[in-house]
Amino acid sequence: MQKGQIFKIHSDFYYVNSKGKSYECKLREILKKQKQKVYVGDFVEFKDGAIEKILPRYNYISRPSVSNVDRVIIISAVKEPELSFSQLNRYIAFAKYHGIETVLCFNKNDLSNDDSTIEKVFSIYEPLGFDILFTSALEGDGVEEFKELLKGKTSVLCGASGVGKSSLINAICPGINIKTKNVSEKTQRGTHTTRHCEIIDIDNDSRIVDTPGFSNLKFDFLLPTRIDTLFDEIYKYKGQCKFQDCLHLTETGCAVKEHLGSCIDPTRYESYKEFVEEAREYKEKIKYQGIKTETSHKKINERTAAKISTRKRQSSRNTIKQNVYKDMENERTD
Ligand SMILES: Nc1nc2c(ncn2[C@@H]2O[C@H](COP(=O)(O)OP(=O)(O)O)[C@@H](O)[C@H]2O)c(=O)[nH]1
Ligand SMILES: [Mg+2]
Ligand SMILES: [Zn+2]
Repeated sequence: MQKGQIFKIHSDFYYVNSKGKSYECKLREILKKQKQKVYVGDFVEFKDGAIEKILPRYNYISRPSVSNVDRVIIISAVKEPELSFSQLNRYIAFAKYHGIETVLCFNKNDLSNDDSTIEKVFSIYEPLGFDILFTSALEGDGVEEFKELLKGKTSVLCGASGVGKSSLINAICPGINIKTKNVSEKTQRGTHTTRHCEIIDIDNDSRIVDTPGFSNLKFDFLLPTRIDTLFDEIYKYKGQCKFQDCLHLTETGCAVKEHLGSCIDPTRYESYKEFVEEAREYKEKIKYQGIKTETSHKKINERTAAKISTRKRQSSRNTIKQNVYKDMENERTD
C-alpha cells in the first residue's frame, strides 16, 4: 500500500502525488458505495491504481472542495468586476466557518486610480487582524509579496470568477501557463476557465490551489444564532447582550447594536444581517421537513445549548469549532 495526496480530480479519475510521482487512480467500489466524499488535498492509501482509504482530514473547505490547506487567500478585484464588500464578507465568513486562516488580496490595482478603495479596505479589515495585499497580476505590483506569502504553505485561492486568480498564479510562476479568460463585458465576470481545483507546486515548499469561481454561497446550513460566531467583532460583544439568544437585530439591551458604527463597521453588520436571513430560511426549512431530519436536527439544538452555556470561557472557541465541524456533515456541498 502506498500513501499519497490527491492533487486533482477529473470526473472519475483521481490524480495522486506520492513521493514526487503522480498516479492516475480510481476509487474502490466500496468507498463509492459508502458515498465517501473525496476532496482535492486528501491524503489517501492506494494500491495498483485504486484508492483504498481516505485518511483523516486536518481541515477542509466545502466550496470549493479542498482539504488539508494552511490558508485561504480571498482574491477580489478592485474593478472589473466591481469590488463587492458583501461578497467579500461572505467569503471571509465562510473561511471562518471552516476555521482556516485568511488573507485578503485585492487584484487589478492597476485599474483603480483613486485611493478611496484602498483606504476603505484598510479601515474595515485591518482592525480585524487580516493581512491585506494589493496586487496587479497585469503590471506586477505586489506580485513578489504575493509569492512571499505562499512560502512554506498550501494556500487555496478563493474568489469570484474573473478576479484574476489564475493570472496571479501565472504571474508568480511564468512557466505554468494556466488558462485565463477575458471578463465578459456584459456580465463583468470572467467565464469559467478554471473548472477544477488543482494543487500546483510553486516551488519545493509552496503550493497553491487554483479554484473555479463559485457563486451561490449561502449560509443556509446553520442556525441564525450561529452567524455571530463568524464575525469576530460582533461575537466579542455577544456576552454583554441582555438576552443569551440575542440575534442583534431589534432586541433591547443589545451590546452589538450599541457598538455599531464605532467598533463594528456598518457594511460588516449589513452582511451579518443578510446571513442571518439566509440562516432563518434554513431554520424554517428544517421545521417543516420530515421527522427524520427533525430528530437529527434536535441534536444540533442540544449542542447549541451546550455551546451557549459555556460560551464565556475562552476554551469555548474550540468547542464552537467542533460543533461547526459536526454541522458541516449536514451541509450541502457542490
Ligand atoms: N487589468 C487587469 N486585468 C487583470 C489582472 N489580473 C487578471 N486580469 C484579467 O482578468 C481576466 C480574468 O482573469 P483570470 O485569471 O482568468 O481570473 P480567474 O477567473 O479569477 O482565474 C483576464 O482577462 C485577465 O487578463 C490585473 O491585475 N489587472
Ligand atoms: Mg481561473
Ligand atoms: Zn445582541
